[in-house]
Amino acid sequence: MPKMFASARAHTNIALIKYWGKKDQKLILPYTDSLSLTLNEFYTTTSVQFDDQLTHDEFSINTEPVSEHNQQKLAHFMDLIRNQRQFNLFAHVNSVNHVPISAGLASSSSAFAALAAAASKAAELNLSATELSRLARRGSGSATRSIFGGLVEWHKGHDDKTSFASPIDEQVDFGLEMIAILIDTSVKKVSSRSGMQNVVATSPYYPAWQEVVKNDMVAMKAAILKKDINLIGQIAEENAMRMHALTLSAQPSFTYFNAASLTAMDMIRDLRSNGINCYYTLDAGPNVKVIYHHQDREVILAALSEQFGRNNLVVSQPGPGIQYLK
Ligand code: 2P0
Repeated sequence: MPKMFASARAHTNIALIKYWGKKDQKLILPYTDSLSLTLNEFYTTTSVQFDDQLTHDEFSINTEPVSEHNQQKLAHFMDLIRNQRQFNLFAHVNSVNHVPISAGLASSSSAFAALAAAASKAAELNLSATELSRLARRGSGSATRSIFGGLVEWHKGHDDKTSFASPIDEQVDFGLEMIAILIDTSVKKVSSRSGMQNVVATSPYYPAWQEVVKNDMVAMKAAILKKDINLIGQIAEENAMRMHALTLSAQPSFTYFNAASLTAMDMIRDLRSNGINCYYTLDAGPNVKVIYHHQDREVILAALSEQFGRNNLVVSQPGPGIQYLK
């Protein structure tokens, strides 16, 4: 049997224009476009070894076996590879996450991007970056964007072929940075998957959200072209708050914010009223991410450290796209 081994690393991305809702659950086709920044500090490394002795896929995450739920989800993803390659081999899949899992730090984005890359390479599928992005999408929506570095756009498309990401600016060179405030890194109560389904089905504001994203995409791309970090931050913050308004307006209503998230947002607004340009965004968890120009890093860190402790603040720069490891 040929070697059929590959190892790949993918970095997480944080959406500046959020993806929240699927038109097609199976293919993971979103209702809207979205736009993100890939980060250098959080990543997943995954290795895949196909083995003709195996009768099922064997997965480990951080050297631990995976839950039954994840086993099914991951095996289903591996079936896509087997179907494309038209073979019936199972694999050893080992993943190491340098991301707190399921805490709104987008671990599924790096996890499925790294798995798509390692598994397709080990299976010798020779996919283009666009094809890889489409494949990663089948594992998790946000993974579509983690194939690329820097600022990335996911085109919602209308079918499997047309829904993929492409880079807007892979070498972000204008000082854009993010601080992740690690407020709570335990597993979240409402998964993104069920949270967004609930919103699509019940929030009366969902049609308005689709219009919001159309406008925000145009405005954000213009802000990126101008390398205008204040405008990027403003648009991202508004977009995030409108996404979170969807969760509050769902039936049953829910929120990913906790008390510390509100404190963090308040502190960012205070810094801003004192002339420090910084903005916040939140995903499907209580952790707050701060958007700013790197020249303001130390002032922001000093202020946030008093409340959250320096160890809970992670500074990230724009990160790279998929990397294959030896
Ligand atoms: C995003 N999030 O654009 C949005 C904003 C969280 C908030 O994508 O069901 O793990 O696997 O497609 O990608 C998190 O959702 O959900 C997410 P699935 P995913 O980054």
